[in-house]
Amino acid sequence: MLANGAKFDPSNPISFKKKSTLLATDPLVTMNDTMIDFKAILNPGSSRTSLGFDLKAVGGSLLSELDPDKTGVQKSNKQLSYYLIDDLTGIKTPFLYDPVEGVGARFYDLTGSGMANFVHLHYVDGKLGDMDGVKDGTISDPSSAAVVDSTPALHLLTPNTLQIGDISITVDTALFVSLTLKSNSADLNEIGYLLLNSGDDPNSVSLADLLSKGQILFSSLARASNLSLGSTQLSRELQITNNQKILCFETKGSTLQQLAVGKTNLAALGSQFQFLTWSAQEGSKMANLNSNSGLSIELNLNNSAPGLNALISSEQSFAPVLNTTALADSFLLGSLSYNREASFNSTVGFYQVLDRNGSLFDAVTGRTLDPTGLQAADQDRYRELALSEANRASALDGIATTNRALAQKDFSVAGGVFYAPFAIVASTQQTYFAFAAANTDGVNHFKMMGANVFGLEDMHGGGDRDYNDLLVGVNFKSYEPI
Ligand SMILES: [Ca+2]
Ligand SMILES: [Ca+2]
Repeated sequence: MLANGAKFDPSNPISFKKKSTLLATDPLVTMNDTMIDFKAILNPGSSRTSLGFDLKAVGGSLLSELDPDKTGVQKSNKQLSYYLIDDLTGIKTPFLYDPVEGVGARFYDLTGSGMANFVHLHYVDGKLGDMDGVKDGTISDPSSAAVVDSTPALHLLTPNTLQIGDISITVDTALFVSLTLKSNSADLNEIGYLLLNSGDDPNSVSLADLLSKGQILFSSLARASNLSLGSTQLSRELQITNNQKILCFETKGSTLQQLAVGKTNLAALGSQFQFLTWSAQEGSKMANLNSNSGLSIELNLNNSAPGLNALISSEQSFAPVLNTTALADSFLLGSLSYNREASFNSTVGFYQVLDRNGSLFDAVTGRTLDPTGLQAADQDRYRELALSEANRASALDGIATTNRALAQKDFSVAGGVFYAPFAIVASTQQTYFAFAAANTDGVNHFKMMGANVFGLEDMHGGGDRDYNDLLVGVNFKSYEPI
């Protein structure tokens, strides 16, 4: 149930108990009447873990608040929230997901019903959410969900800054937005976003802010390729917190990290970097971004929480991995859509990894090989382990098609692990991974083009870096108990 190899402490295993009687009544916030309580012992060498479970366990008494008219759908003026609860003092602290720290609660609607039914809690040792407050190898957390009356909307603050929320209240609530690519740019461009808290000044954003807080949304495909994945959309769904401000940026023909090398301020990034300009009606729920590159993106403020594909794509701002750890003991059912624009014949497959870094455990030496710190001497062993029968996901293997021929097939795969892609390029006898240090040319050969949509670059050394040499969309549709 816990990700990254963490275990529950036998002295304080997971339980759901009555909320603290010390908790003061809050006129704006209705707390659930039970809370989760546990202590987790982290895997040595790992400082993070997460767990996902049915929202009923920490939100059972809230469902009638979210849907007072029993329509089956969350009401537009009712928002979810999440709080840490200090048992001894009754003090509650907001604990909604923060993508920069990687901690907090995220809500999901995994069945597409229009009502959230799942919560995924993310923890880092010693950070907010770890009630012991120190980096000591354990996470301690009583917490629960809540409902708040509020009606969020979009507010354009500056041409580049969109505030999302109900500005009549300062309570933290979970808001759900989707960003969908509507048209591609001429080149392969990277699109990212930066969230500012309600008190932050959008006019004082620095390059350092961008590098420390910016998150990659997706890359756009070069328009000329016009490669179809059928009905698969290139989009991402995000949870943000009430009254946060979102700025989106585009880097042309490069990545932000590459552009920023040796630079000290935003202006020095030059014409390959720009913040994108919003168009939105005050108080509406839809906005557009249009770039002079040809790129266009639509943002929607949604009433219901992100779905199954969003849960599984949740780490894709960090690395091209499928994260199924929240759904251990489940089979995941879905379909693959894939197409290519390349002369080389490539085959993509997926292998199990321990975390978003792509780590693999070597049972022979007892060591964990982490690609973010992989020594050259360990590269061959990493590649051997990755491609071993034990680690390969047979249901997601053998993904290959002919040039510009859309292909599709259904799959069913076990949840509970991370899956990372690899490619075998038959034409050059090369094998590539999504982690640069695992590749003999030191180049990353996969990019995310949308939630669970992977783009392969098949040329040794990166070649034309168009990442459309095989485009693989993994569309998760449902899950069921094993
Ligand atoms: Ca701790
Ligand atoms: Ca290429």
